[in-house]
Amino acid sequence: MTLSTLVPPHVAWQTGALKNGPVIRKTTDIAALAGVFADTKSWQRCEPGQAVYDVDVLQTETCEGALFTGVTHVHPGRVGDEFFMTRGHFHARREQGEVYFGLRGCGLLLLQNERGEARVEIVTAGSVHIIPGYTAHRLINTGGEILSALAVWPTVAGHDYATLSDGFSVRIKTDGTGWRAEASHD
Ligand code: PAN
Ligand code: ZN
Repeated sequence: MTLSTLVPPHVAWQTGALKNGPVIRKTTDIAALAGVFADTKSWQRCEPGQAVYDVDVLQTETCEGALFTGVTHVHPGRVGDEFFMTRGHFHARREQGEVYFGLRGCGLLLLQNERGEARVEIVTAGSVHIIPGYTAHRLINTGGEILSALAVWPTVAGHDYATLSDGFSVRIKTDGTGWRAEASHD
């Protein structure tokens, strides 16, 4: 009998570094996040090429039932009082969920349903976040170190950024030492 033995992809739990697999990296910089942060004047003063977050995704075949695995690294930083964060999205196929696992750093996962009701979960190394369908999600780095989280989601889920182009109903800002939530007035 011949049994093939494959070396699977590998994630370094301390850093989120992916290896042994074809990985595609997408970096989102400040310039790409026009309209995402509340304080436009502070956003204009930022270095346009400043990376806000990197997403590494294992290349995977895409079909019904297949799953993507990716790691998001949100850099520490702020635009005005507001912490660096991902753009955030609903899945294009709304019923599709996702799981995030905190790897390093500290931050928040902002979740919002289709009625605009928001909640947050605290992200730390080892935290597990089950994102149900019909729930928009955004990762926010409230700490001084890089925030990394592993995610697994259906390849058919797709990303809908347009629905929340006016922003989430809540913004997360510094209170000097930690964070505070503020209702958006977009
Ligand atoms: C993640 C996100 C990643 C970047 O892989 O796509 O954190 O966030 P934005 O897509 O909102 O820019 C995920 O949730 N995939 O479904
Ligand atoms: Zn998602």
